[in-house]
Amino acid sequence: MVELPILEAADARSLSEGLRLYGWMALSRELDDVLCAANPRWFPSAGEEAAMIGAFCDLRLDDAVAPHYRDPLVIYMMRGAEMARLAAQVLGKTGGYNKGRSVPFTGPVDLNIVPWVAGDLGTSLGVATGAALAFQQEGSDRVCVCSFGDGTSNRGDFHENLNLAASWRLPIVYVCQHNGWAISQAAKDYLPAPVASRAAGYGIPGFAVDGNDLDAVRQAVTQAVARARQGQGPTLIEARTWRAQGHWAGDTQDYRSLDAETALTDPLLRYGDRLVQRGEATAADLEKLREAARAMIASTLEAVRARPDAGEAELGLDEVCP
Ligand SMILES: Cc1ncc(C[n+]2csc(CCOP(=O)(O)OP(=O)(O)O)c2C)c(N)n1
Repeated sequence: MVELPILEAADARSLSEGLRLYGWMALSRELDDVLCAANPRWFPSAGEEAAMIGAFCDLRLDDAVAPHYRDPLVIYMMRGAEMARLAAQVLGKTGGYNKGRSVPFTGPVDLNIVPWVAGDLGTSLGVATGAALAFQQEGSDRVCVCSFGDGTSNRGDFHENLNLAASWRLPIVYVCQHNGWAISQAAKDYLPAPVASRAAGYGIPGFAVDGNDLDAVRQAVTQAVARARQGQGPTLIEARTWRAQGHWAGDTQDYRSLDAETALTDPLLRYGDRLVQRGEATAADLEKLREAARAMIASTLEAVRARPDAGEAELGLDEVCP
């Protein structure tokens, strides 16, 4: 993980590890809010930050990451990707990593980010499993962590990839970001058993963890990564979280009543309270980080909005084989 980019603005070079992680979660929440306001087709990730950040924050930069499509931008930034280039993809401006040729939630491959080759759910599991196969074949101890939604866990890709990874003991950790919904369908209508219990069918370890608890997610993933590095094969982790907002920003959510539970499961509130209780931070420290995140996002997006719209000139069709 690279350094938290809002450190300077937050005037907090000596931040504890906990505060840095809170900073990444805050950056994710604030960026998500702004992108949702800017683009009704953006997929909100509010409420899922502990599952997202916790799954990827302890990896080495030479490991590979294949995060779920639901706002993975901050995970890419944790590997050194630039916010401006990622935001350009979402806002349809020039200067994005993908040159407008792919879905806006893809990231730069040279940072060991598994690319989204299409919007089809499940396909990223295949590419991620392929990365793990490459690591095994090169004889390294690199691992791949791949996250996906609970709806995606019903795709054939899930079963095919877990079966193959288990058979070949590939160095990969599968993290199901179980947020309770697949668009307008509630998980109780399509998941008859816990996702983690499916691991038994492939003879690999499977755990369900509180996906709103950053420490719980980190601990489970760290153990699974250590196992994978030692050549002991894949693990399936089900991080139980909650989709606090609509499927996309413009979703009117007529299919559900918005519940009061959302505030109770908020991982930022929870982790912030924990830091305060541990004496690691004050409420003012937390707010300072959020303010620094808001300031960085505002200035970055102002510059991105001033860019020309992405268009033919940038498409780079000359890079495509005839
Ligand atoms: C193969 C495929 N089927 C259907 C869709 C349409 N689709 C986009 S998002 C989505 C819901 C996915 O649910 P889940 O995997 O639980 O992730 P979440 O959106 O809840 O984060 C669906 C069905 C798709 N993109 N690809």
